Amino acid sequence: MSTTLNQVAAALSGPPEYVVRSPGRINVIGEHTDYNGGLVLPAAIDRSIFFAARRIPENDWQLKALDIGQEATLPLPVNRPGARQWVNYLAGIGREFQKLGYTLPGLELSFGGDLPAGAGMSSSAALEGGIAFLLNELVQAGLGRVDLARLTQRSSNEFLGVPSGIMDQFASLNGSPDGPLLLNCTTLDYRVITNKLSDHTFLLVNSLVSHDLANSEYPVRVAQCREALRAIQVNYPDVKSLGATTLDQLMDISDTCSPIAMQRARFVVRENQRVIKMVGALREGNADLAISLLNETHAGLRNAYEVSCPEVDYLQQQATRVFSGSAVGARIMGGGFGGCTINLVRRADAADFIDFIKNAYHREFGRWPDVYPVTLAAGTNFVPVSSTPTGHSG
Ligand code: GAF
Repeated sequence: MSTTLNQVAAALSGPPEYVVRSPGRINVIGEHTDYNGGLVLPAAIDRSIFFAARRIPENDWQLKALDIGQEATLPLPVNRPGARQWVNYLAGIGREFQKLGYTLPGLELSFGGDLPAGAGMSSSAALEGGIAFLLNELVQAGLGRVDLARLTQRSSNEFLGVPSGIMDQFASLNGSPDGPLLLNCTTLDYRVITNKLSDHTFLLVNSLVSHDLANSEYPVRVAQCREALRAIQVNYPDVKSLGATTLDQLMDISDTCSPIAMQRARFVVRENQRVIKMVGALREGNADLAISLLNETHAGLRNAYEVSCPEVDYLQQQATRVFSGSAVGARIMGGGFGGCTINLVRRADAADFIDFIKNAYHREFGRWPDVYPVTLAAGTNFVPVSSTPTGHSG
């Protein structure tokens, strides 16, 4: 279900003091490289979660998750994770501000938007980034966007126990409408990359197979990469991450590292190289190169990293097989095990592509996949409260 900004504002029992827009993200390329200190190329998009908030005298957070029709009350101070995951995304961020020494204010908070959950478009990162952005203002912590991204990642890692990287929250908080961000996940240096593929557009196709990092094999992949890094560091103590590892260095550890960890690490090192090549393809407007890089990444994610699933593989195969007259690049996007494919399609073919892929998927799996055109957007920000009619009379 999707919820409008006005519905979010009107769900409070009084006029909102603050309204925040927190976007989802795409990732052009650079999958599973972030927690390996490598490169990623994500962008914030125009699908978002809106938050409306007002301070209240009670010492709790009165929460309304409008997209799922649920409410919860979270007593303050935040203590430990509770039973409901969506509450924990918010609570963990509150806990991080408490750890910095701030006292959290009582809040009435409603939120909802048009970002599908479990689709690999980072609805959970948008939740985390949005509440972090709001609390930063409410407690006057003065953190910049990069530090807010670090804080949200800590919450995911420590409060939720999900060993995720920083890409999703970083893109949501720092995104630009002008192009994807080339982010170095070791230094957190980033720059906006100009995309000159003007005859092409990105489309997301949602397999509707819900992906959920915490309950997937994502933590297993993280552990396998750590194992490979430990083996590399025996020979090369100065290498700090797989993102800084070469294929030659990897060859040296084939006797000391398990084959499966080697296989995962090889994917990561190659994927990191593809990010650099993709930056060149976007800057030069080289669609053929961009398309082949996307397809190579999918092959790697399916065969070497083993994070795809039959439904997504089907979407990828159909996208690339049938439209080979004017080639399409397609790959699974995000953590894996479901969610969306990201497709690079000639603008002139977009309508036919959407029609074809929807029908093909429906014939095969009996479900109509959602297709989302991609428009890049700025990162998290306040929406002027005056622009949100609240629906309240007083
Ligand atoms: C998920 C994680 F949250 C990111 O940190 C990243 O690892 C991604 O999977 C895979 O690239 O979205």
